[in-house]
Amino acid sequence: MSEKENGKQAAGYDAWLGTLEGTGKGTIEGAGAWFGTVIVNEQHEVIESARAEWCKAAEELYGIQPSVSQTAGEGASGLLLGTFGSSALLDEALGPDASSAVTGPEGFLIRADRERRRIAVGAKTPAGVLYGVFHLLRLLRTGAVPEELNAVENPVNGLRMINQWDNMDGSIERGYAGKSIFYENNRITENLDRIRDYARLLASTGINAIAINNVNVHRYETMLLTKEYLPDVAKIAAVFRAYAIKLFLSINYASPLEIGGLSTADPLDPNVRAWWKSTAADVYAAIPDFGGFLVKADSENRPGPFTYGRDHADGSNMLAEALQPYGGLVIWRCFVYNCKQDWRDRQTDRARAAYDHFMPLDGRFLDNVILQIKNGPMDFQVREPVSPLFGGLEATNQVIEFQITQEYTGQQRHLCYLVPQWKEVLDFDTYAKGEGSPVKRIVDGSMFGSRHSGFAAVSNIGDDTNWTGHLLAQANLYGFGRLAWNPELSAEEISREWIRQTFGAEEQVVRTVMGMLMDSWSIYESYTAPLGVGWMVNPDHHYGPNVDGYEYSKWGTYHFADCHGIGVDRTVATGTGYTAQYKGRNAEVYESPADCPDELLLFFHHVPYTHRLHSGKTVIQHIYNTHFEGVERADGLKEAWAGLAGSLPDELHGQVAERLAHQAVHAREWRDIINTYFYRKSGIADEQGRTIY
Ligand code: GCV
Repeated sequence: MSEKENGKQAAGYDAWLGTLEGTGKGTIEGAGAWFGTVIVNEQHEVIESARAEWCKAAEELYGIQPSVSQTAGEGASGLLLGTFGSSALLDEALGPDASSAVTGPEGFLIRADRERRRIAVGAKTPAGVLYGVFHLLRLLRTGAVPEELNAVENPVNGLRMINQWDNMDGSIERGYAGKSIFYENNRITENLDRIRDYARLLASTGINAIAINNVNVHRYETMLLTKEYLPDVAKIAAVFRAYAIKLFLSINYASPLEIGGLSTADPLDPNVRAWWKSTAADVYAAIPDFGGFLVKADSENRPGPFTYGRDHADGSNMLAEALQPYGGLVIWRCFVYNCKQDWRDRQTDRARAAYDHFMPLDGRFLDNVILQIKNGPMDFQVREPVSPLFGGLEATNQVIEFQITQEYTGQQRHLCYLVPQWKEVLDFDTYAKGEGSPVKRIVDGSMFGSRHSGFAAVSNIGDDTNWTGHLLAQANLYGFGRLAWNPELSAEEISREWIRQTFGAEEQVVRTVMGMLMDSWSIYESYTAPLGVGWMVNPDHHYGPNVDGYEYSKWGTYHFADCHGIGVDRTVATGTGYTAQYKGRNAEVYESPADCPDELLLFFHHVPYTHRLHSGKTVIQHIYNTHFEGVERADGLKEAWAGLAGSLPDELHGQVAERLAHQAVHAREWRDIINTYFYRKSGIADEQGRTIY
């Protein structure tokens, strides 16, 4: 390995697919017999990826270079890989129940035979075989012994998608880990190796789709659909194809005007419809398994059907018709709201917007349209309620959109493990069909029998050597994929998997890092915007405290703090009426300041600073307490990590230590600005007399 390669690995490049070098490399008794041979007799590029992953890992983890063979005698040992029916030996090793245990095209089965020292990985499709091999590696990396391997997995969600917000100039909207790995100087990069390694990371967690450009589609990105750029797009599609990941493009709704030479983009105009059909034909000629279009329309100044007096069903269905002959999908985002609101206007409520726009259209979308809905009604805040579109829409394909990139949760300079937040959202009971109607059953398609469903999320990677800037933010990328595969996994289980694959099995390391990850969301919340009210960040870049940063702006994101109280009245009784968008008990609980959960109180209600929370504290004292405690807890993260010096490779330890030191300082900035602001507004002193300025 070259020095450069060594340096890359030491810096975290291999992420959870690394060697565990210096962190307790795996040893397995009789590894040579178990892993010395790979028996695979199918020619398929995804199976070839699976084989290559296995061979790479066997060498890195156990120092074995497996020989590859197409056939083997009955008693052979080693790893058998393939789709059901591809070899009698594989079928026999998997047993008679194999194809009934694997229910879907992407599921797999892993069976070990202790006597023969043989492991079989089988699936219905090559993609399933790849997921099976990655799962096998995960099990081995996290301490499983070969003789006990026995696993069946079927992904819960159909679509498990990553959205890149990468621009062709190499920048990444809301990217905090360097520049794009896809583009530079308005061209697609020629460095496909880095993209291949990204595909490996994604596929190892079960991701099966990616949109490779920002949903804000500017001039050059609009041209990705043209014959000039499609050959390069096809090269990227080929890289992802080998890892069973389908490629999507974000498109500009005004493309017929901008690159089609037409005078309109009206979805009902016959020329516009014909243009999209012929464009779809070009795209599929270049990329026969192209996934489809991701669309941000009529949102934050992007063009859309509203310009022509049409609605979002007209707009998306027109694209869906163009893609339908090829099996393509239109993923249409619901992040639609008035971003030119007058702050004096107390009736318009941004939280209402997605529901108000899309509920009336329920049932009008074609079969290959999927609505992509952000987890909350606002915008990926550290705390907000679940979007009421989940449970509202009943006759529309839906995917949930999360944000792995930490735009509002510390921008990968602060530690914020987001899996616990996502779990809460997924477990939220919508009451769509009465009690017991959680979001996860809507987005997996089972509640309403949707044809397409699943998860999407905005990626957090860039060209930083360790991918995510903050090394521990890798856990969010990993965790998203794992949760999309199986939302029943707990946040602890996912963090344990990630830690053991990244840092090894030493108990103190696992316990400490898990504690840090699991506390981090609550810590970040405690010293930033309180009780669900959101924002309080600097405009534009959204980093750091600025309580009134958005208070008198057009973006619809206000806290309404005055000398008496704070919060947004979203009740039916006296406010914007937003609470009525929820079903059953949720509508009642959110409507009532007495019943509303503390953590969302200021999202739903404007209350005096002296209002008493369920916790027994007043709102103002809660603000002071959490902000003082938040700083102590941020210090605690730093100290916990310091205790791991010597137990982790120095380079990795140093990277994280630096970020945690910054976080501790920056948490003080948050604490002092927020506490001072509210002390000056309210005139109420801290009961404990701590320093407020
Ligand atoms: C891609 C937020 C972000 C924008 C982002 C937008 C979206 O408003 O700040 O950068 O644009 O969400 O999700 O479309």
